[in-house]
Amino acid sequence: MNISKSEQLFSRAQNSIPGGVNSPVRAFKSVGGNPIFLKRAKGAYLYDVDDNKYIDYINSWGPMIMGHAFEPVVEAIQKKAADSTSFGAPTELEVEMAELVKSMVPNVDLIRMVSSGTEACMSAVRLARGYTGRNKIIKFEGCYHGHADAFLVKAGSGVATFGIQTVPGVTAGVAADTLTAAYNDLDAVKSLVTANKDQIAAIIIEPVAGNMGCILPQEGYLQGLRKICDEEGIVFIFDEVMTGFRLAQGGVQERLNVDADLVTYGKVIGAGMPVGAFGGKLEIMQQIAPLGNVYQAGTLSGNPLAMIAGYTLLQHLKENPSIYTELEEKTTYLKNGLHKVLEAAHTPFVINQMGSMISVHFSQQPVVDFASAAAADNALFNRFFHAMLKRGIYLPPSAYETWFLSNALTQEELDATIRAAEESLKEVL
Ligand code: KE4
Repeated sequence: MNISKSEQLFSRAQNSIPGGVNSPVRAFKSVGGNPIFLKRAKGAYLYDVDDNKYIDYINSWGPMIMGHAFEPVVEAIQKKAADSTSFGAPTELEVEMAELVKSMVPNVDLIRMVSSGTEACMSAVRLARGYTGRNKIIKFEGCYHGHADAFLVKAGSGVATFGIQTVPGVTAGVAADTLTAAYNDLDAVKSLVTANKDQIAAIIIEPVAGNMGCILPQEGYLQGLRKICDEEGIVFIFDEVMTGFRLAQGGVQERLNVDADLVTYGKVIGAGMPVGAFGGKLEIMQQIAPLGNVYQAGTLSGNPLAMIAGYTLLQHLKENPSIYTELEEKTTYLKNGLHKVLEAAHTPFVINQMGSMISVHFSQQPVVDFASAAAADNALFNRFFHAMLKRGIYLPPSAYETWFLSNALTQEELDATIRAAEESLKEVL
């Protein structure tokens, strides 16, 4: 596979962009080698600057649930752009977008648009602190809620990929207010709550985790956290930046029937355009300025191009609920195919999957938290990643990420992926 233009671009990029990338996880640092520079994408396929073609299982880290360049979204953006790209003033489209989200997620009374998942999560935590008058939060090892200071404590995604224990620039004061527990360990949370009585403003969690691979909540876990929050007056925040509108129209709240007090969104809600959002219970959300004094703002919040993209995609998902069934069937088909070739390869493995989120771990034990994800043979994953890449299968470049399927995938691509996995395993084992 000729990747010379990517290599030239990566070398050139180093002269003007830190590490040659605008987001660390794109740099292939954990899997080794140089990142592939992409030129365009359509449906299930990516095309790099050397005209190599790949089947995409990153889908921009989740947003491209209908595949790339989904015509209704493209046309909507093109049309809207002619009316100006930003006003910095309220528009009807923002009202329609908020009403659409509320119609898909019943326990959201009010919702505020922002421009990224990080903004959504940091605003939700500030709101919980303002609402409760408390300072501390609990997050979970391996979960990633964006790069706001409070979250860069035992975080997942790129922070885990690079093995960064303490992030320079995050002050001891900020870190001291972020308590952590292992995912799926309810007793650890009970101990933290007891030791920090009446000091914890929020518990923030990825209700299905996607930043240490795909990690599922064990039976009763989320319900147990809900109970603790109810008993202790703690705000329960679901970070659904990855899972929102992907695992169900109503996300994990609908799929697993557990209500959060606040929920954050990103990725799918913007259809690939810069959109994040946070919303939830009226009594909490009404503390947000200008209603209340918890200040939060953004020049491009509710940006018309971003709104029309997200609105068009969400409307399509709402009007075509069979998409979720199709995505589930395709992901199950892929899982079963991978299971077969991994078994035949006689290597220890675990496949975690929910809906159209899936991850493969070369692990002897179940992968239920960050420690077990980190204990897997991730060096083998890195070799597998490259073997798949050169066979035209583009996986997330880290064992600490989730694969995302798009509904543009057909059996042809899924079978090609399974075949590539079989060949790749023969190469790397
Ligand atoms: P952004 O600020 O990157 O839009 O969203 C932050 C965020 C918040 N919550 C969850 C559950 C997330 O997964 C993310 C971002 N996810 C990473 C991929 N693991 C984005 C990719 C990147 O950092 O470039």
